Amino acid sequence: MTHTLFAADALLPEGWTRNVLLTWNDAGQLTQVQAGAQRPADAQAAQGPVIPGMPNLHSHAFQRAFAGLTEHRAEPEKATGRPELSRPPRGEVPTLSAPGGVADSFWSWRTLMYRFAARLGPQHMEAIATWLYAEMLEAGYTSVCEFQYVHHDTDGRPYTDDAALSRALLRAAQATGIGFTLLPVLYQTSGFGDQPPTEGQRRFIRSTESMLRLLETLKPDCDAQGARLGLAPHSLRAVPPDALHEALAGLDAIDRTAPVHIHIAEQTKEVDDCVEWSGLRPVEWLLDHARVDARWCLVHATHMNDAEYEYAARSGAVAGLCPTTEANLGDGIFDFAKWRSHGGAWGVGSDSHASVNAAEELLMLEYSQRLAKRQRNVGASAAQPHVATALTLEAVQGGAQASARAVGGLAAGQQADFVVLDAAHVALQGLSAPDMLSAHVFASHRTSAVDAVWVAGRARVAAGRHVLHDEAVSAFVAARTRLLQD
Ligand code: NGQ
Ligand code: ZN
Repeated sequence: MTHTLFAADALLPEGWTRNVLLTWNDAGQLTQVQAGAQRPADAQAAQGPVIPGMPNLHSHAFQRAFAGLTEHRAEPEKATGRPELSRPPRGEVPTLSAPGGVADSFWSWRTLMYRFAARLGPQHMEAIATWLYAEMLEAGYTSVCEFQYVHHDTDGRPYTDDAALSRALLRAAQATGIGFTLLPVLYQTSGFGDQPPTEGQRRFIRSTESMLRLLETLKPDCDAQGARLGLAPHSLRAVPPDALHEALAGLDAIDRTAPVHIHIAEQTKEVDDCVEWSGLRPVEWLLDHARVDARWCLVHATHMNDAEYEYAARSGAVAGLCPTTEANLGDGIFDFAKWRSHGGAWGVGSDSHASVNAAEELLMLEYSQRLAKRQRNVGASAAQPHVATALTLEAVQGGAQASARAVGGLAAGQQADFVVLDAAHVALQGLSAPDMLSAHVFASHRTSAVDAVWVAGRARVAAGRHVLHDEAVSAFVAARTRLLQD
C-alpha cells in the first residue's frame, strides 16, 4: 500500500518547491517526491509548509532531568555535600576567581551532574527519556543519537542485565516513535595518560572487551526496532590509544559501517592537557592516529586551529554542534564559516538539553556567529540566501550522516520524516514559505510553530502535541522528584 501527503510548499533538498506530492510505502520510506503535482482528490493536504524532520545528533537523555538545576553560583563542596565528588580530579580546579569564590565552569557543572547521575536507575531513565523524546518530536526532531555512558548500577557494578540502561532508552524510543541511533560509550580514564577513573565515574567504566560484548548483546534489539547501533569512545581523555584502536577494530567486526561519535576539543583545558600529554591538539591527535572518515561525528570540536578546521572538514566527518549546551557550559564558539569554507558536514544536537528545540539550536548557532563576527546572515549560502532554510537543509544532511540512517530529507529512498509548520501561528500567518521558516527559527519567541510531526510516515505529533504528552510529563516529573529526594 502507498500513502500520500500533498504540500503546497515543501522544503526539498534543492530548496522550496510548490505543489509537492509525497508518497511513501508501508515501511515508511519515501518512494516518490513529485514537484508541481496536482492534488489528488483522495490525498490529505498539509495545513502549512512541510520541512524535513531534524536528526538530533547528540543526546545524554538523563541530563534532561538535571537541566535548569545548576543556574546559580555554588561552591562544589556545599552543593554536593559529598567530599569525594566535590574534589575535582587533578588539574580540574577552576582557576578564575569570581565574587564569592571560584568561578563556575564546565568542570564544576560536571561535578554536580555526576552527583545527579549517581542515583539514576533504569526506571528513572525510561521515564526521563520517554518525555524527552516526546518533547523532541514536538520540537521538530524526528530522530536522535543517544551517547549513552551510564552503564552500571549505583555502586558501579554491572546490572544483572548488563544492557539494562541502554534497553530503557530503546524502550523510550520505541514508545514515542522517534528514530534511534544508540551509541554505547567507552569510558576508562579520568584524564590523558591513563589517569584512573574517579569515584563519580564508576558507573561509566568498562573494559574494551566488555564494551564489545555489550554491542553484540544490543545489536539484535536495535535491528528489531529499526534503530542503528554505533560506538562512542567518550573522549581522548577517557579512552587511551590502545583501547581506542581495539574498540574500533571490534566495532568493524560487528558492522563496518557503524557510526563512531566522540567528544573532542570542547574545553580549552582539554586541548592544553592533550598537548601536554602528546604534543598534539586533540583533533590533530585523532586525525593522526585514527582513520577518521564520514562514519565519524566529532562532537563539539570547538577548539581547532586553521589546519585542524581544514583537515577535519576534509576527512568527511560531521561536526556535531550543540550550540545551546556549548553556550550554557561556556565552551567557546565554533568557527562555522571556516568549517563550511572547507566543505565540512555538520548537524545539531541538544546534548545536555538546556534546550530541546531544533529551531533554537539553529538560532543559537547563527547568533553566536553574528556576535563573534559582527555580521548578519552568516549562515546564508550561495544556493540559499534564507539563513533558516540553508541551515535546516545542511543540518538535516549532516545529522542523517551522523545517525547512519536514511533520514536525509524529502527525497525518494529517505524515510518519511517531516514536520508541518503551523501556518496559523501569529509569527507565520500570511508569509511566504521561506519567511515562515525564518519566523519559526528567529521570531517565534519560545512558542512553538510546529503543528504536526511524522516519523517513518506515521503522525506522532498533532496540533503540536505528542500522543503520549500528558502521561509522559507525569512520569518524568515523578522520576525527577524521586531523584532529587532520594
Ligand atoms: C558528558 N558533556 O559526557 O555528559 C559531557 C560531560 C565530560 C559535555 N561534554 C562530561 N557537554 O565531558 O567529561
Ligand atoms: Zn555530550
